[in-house]
Amino acid sequence: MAALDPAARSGQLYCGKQRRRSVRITSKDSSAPMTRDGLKLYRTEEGMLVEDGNSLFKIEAGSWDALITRDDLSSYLSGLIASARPLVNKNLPDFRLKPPIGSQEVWAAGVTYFRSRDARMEESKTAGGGDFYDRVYNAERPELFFKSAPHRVVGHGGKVAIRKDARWSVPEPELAVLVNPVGRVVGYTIGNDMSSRDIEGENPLYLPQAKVYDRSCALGPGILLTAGPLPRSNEIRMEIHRDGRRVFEGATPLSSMKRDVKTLVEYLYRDNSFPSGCFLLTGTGIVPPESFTLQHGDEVRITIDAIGTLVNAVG
Ligand code: DO4
Ligand code: MG
Repeated sequence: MAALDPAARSGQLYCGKQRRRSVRITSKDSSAPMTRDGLKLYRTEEGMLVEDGNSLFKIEAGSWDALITRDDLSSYLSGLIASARPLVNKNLPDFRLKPPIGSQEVWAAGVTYFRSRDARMEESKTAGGGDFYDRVYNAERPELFFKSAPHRVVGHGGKVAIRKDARWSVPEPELAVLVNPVGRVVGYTIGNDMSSRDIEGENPLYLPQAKVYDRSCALGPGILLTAGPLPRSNEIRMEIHRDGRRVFEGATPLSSMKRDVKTLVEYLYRDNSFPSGCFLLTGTGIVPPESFTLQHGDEVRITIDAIGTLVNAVG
């Protein structure tokens, strides 16, 4: 099967190289440690790592939760690496990455792209549910749903799962944001909101079963720490490989997202507290055609400019 998402920009091939963001110094106060914009934070079996351009640092910073809930996360890490030596002869692939999550909940926004609205209306039309997706796409209040507890999340290189009772399963490549306890977006990562389309299409009330099951969520590879929003021209790209062949590719710019991240976070934090912060997946704009379903052994590769590539086998 070599299907291209008609709503996505075609002809876009992943070339194996990630574009690097240049590192910007954001503090002008000479007495304060310089905050370096664009640091990447990784959680690995061997400890925590910070990537600053081409330099990689191993840091000692207590627990993951304590670290990522700091309101001064970026400047704190800038201070740590300012007095540290970069690792010599060690690169990221030498480490075993873990999902960049501690005790945070993972939430997700839905129908934030026209492509998702369209696909959902189609899959649920016989159940009479199509209209709901159009209404939520146009409504002021976004669709927000609980996606995952930390133990159901896999990281880069982990295996995502297909529900045993599903016949039609797809990955959903999404920009994921790390939000701290006071509701500030402190970082960006890549999320895969694995979904059972036949189950959610049968009845919209089955959505939690279509979305929440063991290994139904992938996050990673690390967290990009940057002060402002990502450029809207940045793309999300997905490729699915089967038996060594690419069977799907699609891409969408972040500018196709109908809602802005700040508003999604504002709704999520209304009357909800997140003492350890949370991750929020911001919805998919890439949906494979109806003829496509994932199979065991497939490999899903999701790239977002400036963040990296998240690779997961299905199994
Ligand atoms: O409403 C169903 C889920 C939508 C979703 O997950 C998405 O648009 O990404
Ligand atoms: Mg989704």
